[in-house]
Amino acid sequence: MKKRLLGAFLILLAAAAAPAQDKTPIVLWYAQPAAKWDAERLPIGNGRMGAMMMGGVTNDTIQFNEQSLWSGDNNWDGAYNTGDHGFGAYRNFGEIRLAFDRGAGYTDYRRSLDLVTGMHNNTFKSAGVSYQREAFASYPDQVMVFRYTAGKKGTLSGRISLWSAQGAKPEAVESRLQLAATMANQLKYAAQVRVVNDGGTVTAKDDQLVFTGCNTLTLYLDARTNYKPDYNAGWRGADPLPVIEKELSAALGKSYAQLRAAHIKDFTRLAAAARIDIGTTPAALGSLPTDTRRTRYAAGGQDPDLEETLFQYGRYLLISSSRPGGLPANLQGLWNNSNNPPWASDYHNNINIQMNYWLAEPANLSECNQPLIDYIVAQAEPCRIATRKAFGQHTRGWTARTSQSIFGGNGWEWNIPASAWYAQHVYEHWAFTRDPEYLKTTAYPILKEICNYWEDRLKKLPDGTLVVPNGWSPEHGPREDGVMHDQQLVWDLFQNYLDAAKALDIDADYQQKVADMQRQLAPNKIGKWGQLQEWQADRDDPDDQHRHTSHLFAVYPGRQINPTQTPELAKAAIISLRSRSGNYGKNINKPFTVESTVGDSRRSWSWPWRCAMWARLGQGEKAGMMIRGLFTYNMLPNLFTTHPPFQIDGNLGISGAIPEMLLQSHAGIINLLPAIPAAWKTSGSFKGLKARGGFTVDCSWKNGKVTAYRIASEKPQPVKLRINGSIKEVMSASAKK
Ligand code: FUC
Repeated sequence: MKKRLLGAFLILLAAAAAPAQDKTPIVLWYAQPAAKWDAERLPIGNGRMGAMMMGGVTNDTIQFNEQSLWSGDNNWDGAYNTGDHGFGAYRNFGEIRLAFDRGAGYTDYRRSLDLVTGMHNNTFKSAGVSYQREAFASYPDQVMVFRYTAGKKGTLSGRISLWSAQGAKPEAVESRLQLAATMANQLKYAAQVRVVNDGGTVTAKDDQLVFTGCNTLTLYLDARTNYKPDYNAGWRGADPLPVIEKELSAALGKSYAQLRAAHIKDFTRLAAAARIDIGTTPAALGSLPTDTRRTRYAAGGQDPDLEETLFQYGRYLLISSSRPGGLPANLQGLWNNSNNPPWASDYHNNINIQMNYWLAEPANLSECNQPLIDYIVAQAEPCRIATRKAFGQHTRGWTARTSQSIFGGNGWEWNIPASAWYAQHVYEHWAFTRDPEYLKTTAYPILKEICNYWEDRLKKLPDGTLVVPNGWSPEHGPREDGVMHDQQLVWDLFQNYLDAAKALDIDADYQQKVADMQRQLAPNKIGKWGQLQEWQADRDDPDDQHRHTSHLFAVYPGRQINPTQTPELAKAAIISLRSRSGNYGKNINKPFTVESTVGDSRRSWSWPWRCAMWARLGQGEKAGMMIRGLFTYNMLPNLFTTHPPFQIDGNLGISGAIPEMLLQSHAGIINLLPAIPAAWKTSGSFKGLKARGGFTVDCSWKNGKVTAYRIASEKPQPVKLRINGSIKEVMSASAKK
């Protein structure tokens, strides 16, 4: 996507003008209706509600969700029962079903998703008439809107029904469809569709709406529950139906054009805030449908615009599934058509929920990070209680089991460093934004409380070092002391605490205490084949291709190991990472390729994690291979990533990993182009990526060398910069608000 981004940036920082947002469309498109829900439908969402669009010609089904429609209660015993009670599960809300009176034949078919405007479009011809459809999920107006337009007057006839996946009986009144009921866990839910027609008639018949001879039909959907993210309120708040009535009436008080414009403005503000350009796809390839392009790319072809699209898709999906005031993106983001989804479509905290948010700060979607932080705050109290029940009445602080629900539920194994990992996200929001009020009132108290937990829990060995007792390298090792994943997470927590306390200039004594504990933590170890050890004992198997790379947390997303400050450990991390990708042990003399990563290492989320790690280790070529691996082995035609099954972590994760190839800021210096593969080097640019310290960075390059850049912050300030192999100090430009 060359021409648009090669701006006239000047190397001279302060003089460079703020570049305008790039609103050029980035589109996924397909030449046939979607058959499979997970693999072919296209998602829209406003953070709270989502829909999977099918684009059916005769029968069109809009499957929809609301993020708080969960079964279950708080399961203090930790049992992972995903039925009506106990831990519960995220559930399917239902479907709007449209049956059109027309034949099944069609020509000129296209359905598409614009990742910049958040609009779903669908066009085709049937019996000589052109049909157009538009759909969007509005955050400003809190409704989803679906518009069906016929090119010839009076040609829309058929029936609309509403279906509840929870068994509620829908009713049709005038031009509305409605359902309302209560789940077994006493969660109330409701949905309403209002239909507005231009031309023809819409009438209620039994539990359906019959439309006859219409030119245009517009459906407005709102769905809600009475969930409230508050343990003390029993997780229940206002009745959903009156809120729905109010929101739909307000939306219908505006014109369709107004609603559409407000949505596009809101969505585009976020979507266009960051762009990357890493090459240009030939026009003939670029004009093909997205599924064909993915297949060609997976067969070894080059398609830089498709890689850029994948980056933007992760941003699109976070904007669509994680908005202020709501819950965070779960294992499937927001989109789920089952009452028994894999792993309850819950919040898994040993990689998945964290990976969902890796992109939020560096890819310039800081406000989409808010739901994760609010979730951590809301779940802390039930986690405190669960932690005390399990670890003793006088335990300070809290942690969580591996699976979490929206009702304070904790399922499956204790993941003892879970809260330390959450604390990293709480800290990073400050590190990127430098919002002092947030640091003081939200981040610091959380960091300190989790430090208290570890202060009480760490175990002193006879040699004076401190270890995390009874840990578990996620889903891999046995339970034992000093598992490196745990050691690294606690180191990270302590470092984040210390940086936060220093910035606030408070708690000097406690800072000393935490610094002492950090120094005493049993350190990382290099084992007998040069690997970074996963456990205290040197027993790693060089042919082990387990999907988790938990002992490399310190490389990414941690910051304890990097090639400049800890070169020996970084070398060991490279060996461990090669080994996990089938390129050590018996394959040590074979080349590292996309194909060499095999078996359990081919997962939705394993590629993005490794992509980010290779980037942190300065190995752009291998980072690029991880993108190709994700496209090749773990991606569906709609570009959803699949574990299998479909899991959103790979989509959101890769959009957090790609910025690490272009810009790093974790080691006290802004590093431009730290790890780009040869294929990206010829020329390219990025704009709107974020660096820690409150910086927005734009950059362009030729032949792998930076030719221009702009680093902006609210107020000009000195920045340490690594650029084209040298280090310098420059002043940032003042960002125009
Ligand atoms: C973690 C991973 C699995 C899967 C599950 C949802 O437990 O180990 O691979 O992604 O989460």
